[in-house]
Amino acid sequence: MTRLIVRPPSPHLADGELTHLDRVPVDAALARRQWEDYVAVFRERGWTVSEAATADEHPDGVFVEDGVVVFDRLAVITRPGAPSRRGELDTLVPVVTGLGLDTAVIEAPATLDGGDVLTVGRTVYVGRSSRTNDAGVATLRELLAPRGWQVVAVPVTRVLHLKSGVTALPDGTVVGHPPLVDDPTVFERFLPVPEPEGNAVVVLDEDTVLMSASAPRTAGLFRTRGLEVLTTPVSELEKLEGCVTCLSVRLR
Ligand code: CIR
Repeated sequence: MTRLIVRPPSPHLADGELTHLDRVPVDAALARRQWEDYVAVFRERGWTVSEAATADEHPDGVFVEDGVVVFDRLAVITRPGAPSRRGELDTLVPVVTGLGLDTAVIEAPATLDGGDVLTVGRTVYVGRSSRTNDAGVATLRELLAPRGWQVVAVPVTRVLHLKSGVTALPDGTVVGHPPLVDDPTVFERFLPVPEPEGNAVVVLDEDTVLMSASAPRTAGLFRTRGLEVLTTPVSELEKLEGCVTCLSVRLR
């Protein structure tokens, strides 16, 4: 099973939360086209797409990854650190329950954003960021340890989420742009990449990754490692501190 959960961008995307970047004009129509192109990459490779209902009153609603994290058959419904984003779950949770997954819920005072969760093998790195608190990490550990996952907390101060700084290649090598990574030594294998947008990869299969068109030198680096690298433009979503990972929840 390869399934993608997504939601179209709100016309009010430009009003979304910003933490580390300055607000700049956003072309909402271009954002919509970039989102469509992004989803098309998955469709063309045979992924089934589940779309959450539009929630135009939530400017950040397109970043569905923050609302739910899936481990095997368990979907953890998060409690986003930004109060403005909690209402997004009303239209996201029904998609998850409709797929027949088991669910668990992060409850107050815990907070957790899906963008802070990076899974490598059976290790789950969780960013301790401005969005995810200690109680969020602890709840995730309580849920996952009995299921055979090891949860490792990672400091995140230089970017919004853990995965705004690092992601992982299919072989488990963690990749990141060093100025954006608090402590690369926590990862077993770390590969520095030359561009800030190069840190975000979505694994499509064992040989293929998808990444932003904004990082051509990093794409070249990954190709020299034998990977097939697909790129797609996500400039308008990057202006809101988004990237290729946060636009979808992937179920495999
Ligand atoms: C926010 O600040 O919550 C949104 N503007 C961006 C969320 C990006 N999500 C992610 O990287 N997982």
